[in-house]
Order: sequence, then C-alpha cells, then structure tokens
Amino acid sequence: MTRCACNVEDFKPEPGAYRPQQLPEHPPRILLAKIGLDGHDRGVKVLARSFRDAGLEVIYTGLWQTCEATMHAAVQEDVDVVGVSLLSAAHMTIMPEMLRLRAELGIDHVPVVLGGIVPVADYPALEQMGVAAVFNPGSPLPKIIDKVYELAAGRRARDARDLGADYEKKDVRALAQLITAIQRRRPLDGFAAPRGKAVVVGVTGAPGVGKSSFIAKLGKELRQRGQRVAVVAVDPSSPVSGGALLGDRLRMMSSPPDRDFFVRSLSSRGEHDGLAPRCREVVDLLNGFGFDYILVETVGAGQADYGIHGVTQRVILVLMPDAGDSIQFSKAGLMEIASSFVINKADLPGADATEGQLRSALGDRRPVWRVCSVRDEGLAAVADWVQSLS
Ligand code: B12
Ligand SMILES: Nc1nc2c(ncn2[C@@H]2O[C@H](COP(=O)(O)OP(=O)(O)OP(=O)(O)O)[C@@H](O)[C@H]2O)c(=O)[nH]1
Ligand SMILES: [Mg+2]
Repeated sequence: MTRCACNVEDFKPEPGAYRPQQLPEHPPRILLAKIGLDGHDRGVKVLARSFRDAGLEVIYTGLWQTCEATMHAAVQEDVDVVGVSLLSAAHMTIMPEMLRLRAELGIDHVPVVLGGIVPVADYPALEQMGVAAVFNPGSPLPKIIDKVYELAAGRRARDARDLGADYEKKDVRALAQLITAIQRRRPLDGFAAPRGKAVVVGVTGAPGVGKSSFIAKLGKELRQRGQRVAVVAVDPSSPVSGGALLGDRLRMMSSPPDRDFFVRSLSSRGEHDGLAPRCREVVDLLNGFGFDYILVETVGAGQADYGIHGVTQRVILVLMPDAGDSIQFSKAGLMEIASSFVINKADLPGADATEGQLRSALGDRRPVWRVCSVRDEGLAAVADWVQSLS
C-alpha cells in the first residue's frame, strides 16, 4: 500500500471554541456525510465537534455512505444544510448525483456544501451545478461555521396548514418538517395528528451498551416481517453551546434506504429525563402517520433516568456483559421500570455470568434475551415479544 505523501503529525486542529456573534433560538441542523470509498474521516470529525461547539446540531452518518442513503437521511432529519466531505477526488461525479437526488426528493430548499481536497479549478463548475459553498483544507473554521449559519438562516418554514395537508397525504417531508415545528415550538395552526395504533417501545441503558445498534437490527427484523418502523433517537445537547453531536443514526443507516424505516435524531436540549422536549408529541405525530412500531432511544441513561416510562408502553433495558452484579440489578429506578432486558454484546466474555446474576436478582418473569447486534444474533425472540404487544 502506498503511504500518504503528507505528514499527518503536522496537522493541528484549531480549537473548537468559536461561536458566532448571535446564536439563534433553535440550533440549526446539519447532516455531515462521507460518501463512497473515501476513508478520510479525520476532517469531518473535527468539523462535527467544531459545529457542536458552535451551537449546531450535527447528524454524522459515518463512512462509506451512498448519495441515496444520505439524501433520504436529509429528508427524515429535516436538516437545514447538508455537508459533504470528499478527499477522494470523486467530487465531480458525486456532487451532480447529490443534487439530482435533492431535486428528485423535493428538498431543493436544503443547501449542499462541500469540503475536502477539491482543486480550485473545479469551483466554478461546482457552483454552477448548485453547490452552495466549497471549502478546502486551508479554510478557517470560523469562516465555515459562519457560512453554515448564514445558509441555515436563509431557510423559510412552511405554513403549518400546508404541512398538515401534506402529512395527511403521507408525505414524509411534511412529517419531518412537522417534527421540527414541534421541536422549535412553532404554532401548528390547529393541526393535530390523528390517533394511530402503533406499539411504542422505549429502549434505554447506559452510554455505549449498544442501544442504537440493537434498534437498527430489531428494526431490520421487524421490517423483514413487513412492519413499518419509526425510531426517535435522543442524544445529549451541550450545556455550554446548546449544540449536539447526534450519532445514533450512524448505527442505523441502511443501503438502499428504506422509506418504511424512519429515523429521527433529536437532542435533549436541556431536558434531564433522557428524552428530548415534546417527545410525546413527536411520538404522536409518528403514530398518526401510520407506523406499526415506534422505538424511542433515550440518551445514555443512569439509574434514575426513567422519564421514558411515561412516554412508551414498554421499556427494554439494554445491558452488556460485566455491567454490574446482582446488587446493581436489585437497585430501584431504571431496573424497576424495565419490561424486559437485552444483554447486548453477548459475543463478549461475561455474558453468561451477567445473565445469571440478572435473572437471580429479578426473580420475576420479565424476559431476558442475549443479543449480539453486530452479528445479527438473538433478534428474532425480541421481535416476537415486541409483536406480541400489538
Ligand atoms: C491523514 C491522511 C490519511 C489517513 C486518513 C486517516 C483518517 N481516518 O482520516 C490515512 C493514512 C488512512 C490515509 C490513507 C489514504 N490516503 Co490520505 N491523506 C491524509 C492527509 C495527509 C491529511 C488528511 C487530514 O486528515 N487532514 C486534516 C483534516 C482536519 O483536514 P481535512 O480532512 O482536509 O478537512 C478540513 C477541510 O478540508 C474542510 N472540510 C473537509 N471536509 C469538509 C466537509 C464540509 C461539509 C465542510 C464545510 C468542510 C470540510 O474542513 C476540515 C477542517 O479544517 C491528506 C493530505 C492533506 N494534506 O490533506 C492525504 C490525502 C487526502 N490522502 C490521499 C490518498 C491518495 C490516500 C490513499 C489512497 C493512500 C494509499 N494509496 O493508501 C489512502 C486512502 C484511504 C481511504 N480509504 O480513503 C491523497 C488524496 C489525493 C486526491 N484526492 O487526489 C491526499 C491528498 C495526499 C496526497 N497529496 O496524495 N490518508
Ligand atoms: N462487540 C460488540 N460490540 C457492539 C455490539 N453492539 C454494539 N456494539 C458496539 O458498541 C459501540 C456503541 O454502540 P451504540 O449502538 O452506538 O451504543 P449506544 O448505547 O447507542 O450509545 P449511546 O447512544 O452513545 O449511549 C459501537 O462501537 C458498536 O459497534 C455487539 O453486539 N457486540
Ligand atoms: Mg445510541
């Protein structure tokens, strides 16, 4: 393998403390994408952190995405800006396809910006095809952040009555924009979601136990059974900047994209119950849209974070091997409100012991499953239980 020509050690990221002069009341949302085989994710990660510190909500979808999956994610997430990072010299192929899909999906109002290794000679052609801005490795972060804020500020919210009419026609863009309207506390002009009959299940557990990975695979299993699935995934927002790095979606990206697997990332925006503000209204909106199952992922939870109990019919508590012993499993709070337990990462040592201690501490009939989300193992039994709730 050829080594890179440049010295990586020379790179010193600028501190991410820059904030624009005037922060808007609600954080703008940007989706950051790495498309194709380009594995250079260092720059996009620096950006994600810097955007978060500058008060933006950042949805990072991870490496090796397709144009199609990225633009479908932009629709569901109702972002204000899409940012593409390309260091693979494929920009003159990928950007026209991104813009074609933007038009096809009816989200021409969303500016698409590009950053990475892009020869200046290509800038005019990119601008002409409709790319809103191009940034190269020399671009100062404050300049990038200001431009993103400027582009996001140019967006005009649609009239709630029009959105309501399109929602009733099952337009997924209207659903996504109504979620934003709810989150941003805009008046809905009398619009109310119809009653639905979805089963609403909460998924909670400590940070990093694999909640998102588990939801991705449970959702896949339910989709294979012909069920329509929506996910609300909450990640923490910064108490300092108000921004957030919304990383749950990264585990749930599917290619080709699936219209009946709707994922919406929300930030906690100062709520302390593991959920986002107005989470129940968001769930009602998804319910009225006709999903069969709605899965709500909390922020990485602690023992006293049981707000999810009030929003969902059942709660799955995700644990992992070596997560504690029978004393932890006997404590009050989260353990009490769980309807069932998933020991994820069952491929790791200690799953047997954790299951034994959990079962002995529970002493009741609540189900316990062992799952390995990364290997797609153990999901069928959980899906059977979820379906039995209908
Ligand atoms: C580090 C590095 C690597 C690392 C990547 C580690 C990682 N996880 O990212 C490793 C060693 C793995 C690597 C491998 C390769 N690399 Co390399 N790599 C680099 C190097 C030296 C630095 C990139 C970097 O991290 N910069 C620091 C970050 C912070 O900056 P940045 O990514 O440019 O991002 C900034 C801006 O561009 C901008 N930006 C970037 N994205 C976005 C997105 C938006 C929306 C916005 C607004 C702004 C923005 O803002 C960021 C912050 O300031 C560059 C050379 C260079 N000087 O750029 C070569 C370079 C990118 N690599 C190159 C090549 C060829 C390769 C390999 C093919 C080499 C090989 N034959 O194996 C492989 C391919 C790997 C793959 N799968 O894609 C070439 C690409 C040539 C081209 N495009 O024409 C370069 C340019 C080196 C060269 N001059 O030949 N590489
Ligand atoms: N070994 C192993 N790793 C897993 C498994 N499931 C998830 N992981 C890894 O665990 C890490 C965290 O996974 P996530 O799904 O993001 O965890 P999370 O609980 O949603 O994290 P937060 O939302 O940040 O609380 C990732 O690196 C996953 O790849 C599994 O079954 N086995
Ligand atoms: Mg998660």
